[in-house]
Amino acid sequence: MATDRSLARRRFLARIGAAGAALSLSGCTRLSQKPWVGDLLAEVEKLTRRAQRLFAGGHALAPEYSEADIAPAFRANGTLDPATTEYDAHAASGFADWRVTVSGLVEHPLSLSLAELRALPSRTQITRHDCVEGWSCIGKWTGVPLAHVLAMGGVKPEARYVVFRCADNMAPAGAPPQFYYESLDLLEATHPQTILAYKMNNSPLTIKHGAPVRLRAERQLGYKMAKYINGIELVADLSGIAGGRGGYWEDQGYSWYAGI
Ligand SMILES: Nc1nc2c(c(=O)[nH]1)N[C@H]1C(S)=C(S)[C@@H](COP(=O)(O)O)O[C@H]1N2
Ligand SMILES: [Mo]
Repeated sequence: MATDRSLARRRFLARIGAAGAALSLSGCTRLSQKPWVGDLLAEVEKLTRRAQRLFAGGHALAPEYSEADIAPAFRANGTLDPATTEYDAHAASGFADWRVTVSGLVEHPLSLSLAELRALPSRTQITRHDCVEGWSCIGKWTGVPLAHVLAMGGVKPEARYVVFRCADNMAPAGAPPQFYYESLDLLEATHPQTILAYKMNNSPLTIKHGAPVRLRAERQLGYKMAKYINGIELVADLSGIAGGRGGYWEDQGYSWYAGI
């Protein structure tokens, strides 16, 4: 297991390392110390979560910034373009037929178009994105609070987690598809700064930043913020999904709880 994890981490580093060089030009910051990174995090995970919730409160807000703080070029990371036949077709039509389904433990399963999402109440927030690899960028995000969408679906009492299904296939060519996914518990999912974002810095999301819809969960590390969302599923338990640890990177050994 330890070997699997360090291998996965090396692959992760290799995958994203290449994009690091131009950082100083981007208006983003490199974090010198990342006490939450790695195996340490797994060990203190429960303590951290308890401490954050005890001292910061269940729905305490992440800091918000001013327009002047926005990074002129927000770094992109992970998948920069899903580039599947299906995704390319959606992109070519301006995502006119994109749908975000809400399924699982809900009273009313939903299938929402972008126009429908845009017509719902929105929240705009200027926040700092922290990637586990040690960089951060400030950006402005607009979207519908996830709590609103969940309320529309009517969450059943037995639901405990919200799973986000993404359109980017992480599997190597020829292998069975393995789409990026993530999950939050209901406390984090209903936090006021947890939004399904469709705009960044006043413009529709670009492909590299997760077009047409991505998650922003501002008290969490970057890998929790699923891009290219096409499905939201309410579940009682994460063990039956993919590797069973609640997210693509979690299945490779990262911590499920990624509170900052
Ligand atoms: N679908 C999907 N979502 C994803 C990723 C990804 O590879 N695929 N990468 C994650 C990571 S590690 C980070 S830091 C952020 C990067 O978001 P950005 O490209 O907008 O900076 O997206 C997260 N969400
Ligand atoms: Mo990240």
